[in-house]
Amino acid sequence: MSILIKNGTVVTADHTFRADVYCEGGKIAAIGENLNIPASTEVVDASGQYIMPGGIDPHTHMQFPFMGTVASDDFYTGTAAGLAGGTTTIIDFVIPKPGQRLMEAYEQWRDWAEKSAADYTFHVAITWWDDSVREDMGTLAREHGVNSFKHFMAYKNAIMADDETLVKSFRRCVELGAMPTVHAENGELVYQLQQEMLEKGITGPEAHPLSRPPLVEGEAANRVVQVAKAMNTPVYIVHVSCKDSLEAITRARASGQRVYGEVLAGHLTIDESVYRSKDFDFAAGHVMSPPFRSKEHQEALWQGLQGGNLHTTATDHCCFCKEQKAAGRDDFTQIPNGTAGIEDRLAILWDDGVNKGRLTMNEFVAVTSTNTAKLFNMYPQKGSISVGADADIVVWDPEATRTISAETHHMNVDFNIFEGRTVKGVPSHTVSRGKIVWCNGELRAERGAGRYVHRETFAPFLEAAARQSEVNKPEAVER
Ligand code: DUC
Ligand code: ZN
Ligand code: ZN
Ligand code: ZN
Repeated sequence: MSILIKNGTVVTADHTFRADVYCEGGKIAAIGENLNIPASTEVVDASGQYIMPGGIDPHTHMQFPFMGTVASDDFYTGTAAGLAGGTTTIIDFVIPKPGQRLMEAYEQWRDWAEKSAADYTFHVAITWWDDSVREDMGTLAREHGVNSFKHFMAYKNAIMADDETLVKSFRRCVELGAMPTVHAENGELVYQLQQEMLEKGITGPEAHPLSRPPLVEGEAANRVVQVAKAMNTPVYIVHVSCKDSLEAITRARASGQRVYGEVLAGHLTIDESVYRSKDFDFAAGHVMSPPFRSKEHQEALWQGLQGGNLHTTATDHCCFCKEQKAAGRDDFTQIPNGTAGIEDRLAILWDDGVNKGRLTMNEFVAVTSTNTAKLFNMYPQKGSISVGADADIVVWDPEATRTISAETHHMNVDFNIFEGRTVKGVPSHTVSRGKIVWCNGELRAERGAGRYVHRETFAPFLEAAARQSEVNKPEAVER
């Protein structure tokens, strides 16, 4: 099957130009004007619209078994909803239980993900440490296309990585040329503050942000930046939600460290007042970690994106229905943490970013797609409109509007954190590996059509780190 996207304007991370895009065999086969194409080609008229690389969400948790339940969007429903919103690739997380072999967890997640409608790949979490973890990291990086490992500095007594694990895993990442990523929150502080809230009788969702104030995130971000410096490794911090962690990144980058930051569509646009609602379902529906912050933090996050200290946008898509959230009715620490968003990220970033003059269209493409492809070594197969790239494309209608609602969204969850927002700018078509999977409101997602994306490790980082350790070797120190 071949398709021609005609009469539109191509927008990539670095330029904007008038061209038609021809896709064949799942790849972009030609870009230009007056292309000579087979008569049987299906034509998409993109007049007045933008042709951009499909979104890449670097942070999702489909069907994640977490906090005594399982996230309600599975790999099929979640990726299908992503296609409806213009996202064509996800990076999800393999999260082994402490003591579980990494390879076993990896095989389990690969199995679950076979039903994906869009392409997918995995960060693998390091939740504990021993020699088998070290060995499995090598197998994953060398044989299975895993070039990033995740570390939770929070969730004490569950999946939290202590400093020993961080240091040893970061060291291993350097050997392998893999990118360490972290959820930066001081897990001990969170735990103690949660206990204090409960002791004071503050048991509702309003206690959630009080137990995870910005300094909890700032402490962990500053710590991990220093650990990364000591280990000579780049590091990627997921869901930066506040000034405190943004400042840690900004400082480290100014001193020449390769530190990268991700920000969620929710943290850019929703503030902490949601937790003070008297409606439990509403307040609990927003419980995720880190929590939503005050408005001054949101402004700082936009500035971080504009100034280049934050690089990617994500959702941390991890949805739980009202009934699941109700497990924490009498104790906020039992509310499953997570919110949905995969379907809405692009529209929110366009409406609050491009329409409000905070992002150029090219910056929009960079932060919703291209930067993630580059950081996790999928570029230019993903994140680009170029000949030979995967035909993962979103045709964006900047004039069309949509009112976001759980009543009409495609995500398998009965709540939407952006409920009632009308956004201007929506995908008219989404193309995934050369197939039209979303066409003017009609979802044609296909169960199992998504493929696993193999990501090679990073030789350049590896070499740079090796050169650095050469300089810092004890023998090189004059006595
Ligand atoms: N935060 C969430 O809100 N959900 C999943 C995991 C996480 O870190
Ligand atoms: Zn997290
Ligand atoms: Zn997450
Ligand atoms: Zn169509």
